[in-house]
Amino acid sequence: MKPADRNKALACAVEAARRAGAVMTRNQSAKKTIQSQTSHDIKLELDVRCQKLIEKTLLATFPASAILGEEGLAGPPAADCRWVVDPIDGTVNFAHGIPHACVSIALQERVGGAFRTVVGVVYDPFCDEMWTAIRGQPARLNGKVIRVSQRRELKQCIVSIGFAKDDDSLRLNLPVFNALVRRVLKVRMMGAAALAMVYVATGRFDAYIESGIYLWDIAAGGLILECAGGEFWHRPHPTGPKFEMLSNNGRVRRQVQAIADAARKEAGRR
Ligand code: LIP
Repeated sequence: MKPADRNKALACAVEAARRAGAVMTRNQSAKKTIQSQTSHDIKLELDVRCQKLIEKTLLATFPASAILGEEGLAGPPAADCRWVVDPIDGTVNFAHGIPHACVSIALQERVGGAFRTVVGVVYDPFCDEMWTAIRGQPARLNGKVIRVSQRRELKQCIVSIGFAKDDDSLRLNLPVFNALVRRVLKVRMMGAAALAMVYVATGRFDAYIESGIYLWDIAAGGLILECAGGEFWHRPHPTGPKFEMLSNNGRVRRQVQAIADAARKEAGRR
């Protein structure tokens, strides 16, 4: 895709995020229709409605592209470009009226047999904060260039952790939480992966660790983090189309990973 097209793609993704964000703020304190609920997750009718609105906006300008979204697929599977969409990241927060949720939209290009993220947008409509990035350019928050923190000492670091949706992730991550909370300044668990990643990109957090997370939760945040000088460390999860991830400022991963690995080993859970 030519650079000009990437700028057009960014503008289109920003427009789509703003439209979905407006639906979220309009419904922030409204009673929400729950479509399904499991022990650690909720699916809202608004998740689907927001994804449809985002799809309509993106495909109007890029009709030949495909959509890979948390609420389903759209467009030609063989397309050279696909949008990776989480219409409402932090759905459980949003369902309870907690204003910590966002829209996450990434554009990926097919490179050989794989896909590579080239445009990323994460929008928090409650704080009106719009994170954007185009591969090879600096990441921005509301237009201003952002950088990760310089912190190296864990005792000065805030590390965010997520427990995902299933008991397997809980089993894997509880020992990590237990060990980290004693070794870092603070541990935060905020419930929205994409926001945690752009908080690392902005220097608010120094690292974010989660196992059992999906591509739509992390694709846009991953590019924004890399364009802010951070490290988007991730690998396929042992079970299913998910990832293990340790987003960080590029200075603390080995320390955090060593603590996580030791905690899981000690708990005999790896
Ligand atoms: C959520 C992630 C969060 C994770 C939750 C869930 P959703 O995504 O943002 O980090 O802990 O289990 O996956 O479902 O709100 O888009």
